[in-house]
Amino acid sequence: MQSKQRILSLLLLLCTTVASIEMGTVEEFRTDYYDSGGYTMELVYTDYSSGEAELWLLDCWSEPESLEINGRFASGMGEFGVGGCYVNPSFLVFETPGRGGYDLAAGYTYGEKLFIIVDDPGEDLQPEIFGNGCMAFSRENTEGGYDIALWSADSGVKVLDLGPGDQMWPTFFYAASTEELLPEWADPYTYESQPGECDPLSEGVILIYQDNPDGDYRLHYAFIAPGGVVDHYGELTGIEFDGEMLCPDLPNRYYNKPDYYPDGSTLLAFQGLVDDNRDIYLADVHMYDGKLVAENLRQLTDWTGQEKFPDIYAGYGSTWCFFSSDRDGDYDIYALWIEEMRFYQLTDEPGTQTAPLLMTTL
Ligand SMILES: [Ca+2]
Ligand SMILES: [Ca+2]
Ligand SMILES: [Ca+2]
Repeated sequence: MQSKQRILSLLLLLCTTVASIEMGTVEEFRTDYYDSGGYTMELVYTDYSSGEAELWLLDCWSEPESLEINGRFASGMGEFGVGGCYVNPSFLVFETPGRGGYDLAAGYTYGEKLFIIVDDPGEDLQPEIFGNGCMAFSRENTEGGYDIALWSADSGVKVLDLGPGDQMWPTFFYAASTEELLPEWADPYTYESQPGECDPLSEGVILIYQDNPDGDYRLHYAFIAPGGVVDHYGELTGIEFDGEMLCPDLPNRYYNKPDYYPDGSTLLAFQGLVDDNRDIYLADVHMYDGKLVAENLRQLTDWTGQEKFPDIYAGYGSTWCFFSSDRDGDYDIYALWIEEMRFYQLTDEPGTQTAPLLMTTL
């Protein structure tokens, strides 16, 4: 009797956790991705199966392979130099073991030119690089909390004072001039830094990040004027979410600007945490009257596992969200074709594969 019950409950578990979601294979992903307007694909992720964090690559042609780079949480695209617009699809920045636990390093997916770019005494985490040569990241401060800092090759690190709380996981809403969306406060760049003054930015920047000044992590935004001067910041309003909001991401990797829709909105993906259950959510973000406002919240996964670290990408006419999930017992990389709501499992390796980053060329 007991074993019958056990089999029944196992069957029930299988039905609810696996069979209810139609899951495409990596081969089906490749076909659908290219047919929907995707271009040459390089998907980088973090693999812990060797016992250390390593960067791995899943490209459009072959099985996953190690990049033989010790690191985690890569961000990509872009090339150094303030104001430079050269976009190199093979360029990565990532967390690497270093001072205070982690520093930030840069290099190419083909393994050359690895170098440390940030080695502050505390932890340096969650780099987000933009096509104009600007990077945002989270830096541990002397109190053990976290601040967001900006960096460029010309100016080095500038830490932003965005108030109490731990500011983490910055993502760029805006970081280069697009005439139709240039904020009114962002005059054409005329800022001239004084000798010794940090000038990390040639243009204004708008960041979205997670912050916890009131206890739980929520999504916040900051408007940064040229020169890295904080103009204003606040909580992203417009949607009700009954939980913590973590790890925001915007589809801004493959141009020198975010992928706006014609109405000036863009997509925002984040990891929502409700009752110890993480899932991936999506919203639209608009700039309205000098503020960022979100709307149209939707839940992309409703799985029993932990779904983490969304990476959103807008191709020609299709939108993709990559993330990791432990739905089958260990973490693997998944993709979602948002227009079709079709899921694909991209890795099925032992151990933890997580923190995906889609890099692509145009
Ligand atoms: Ca460090
Ligand atoms: Ca979940
Ligand atoms: Ca795995």
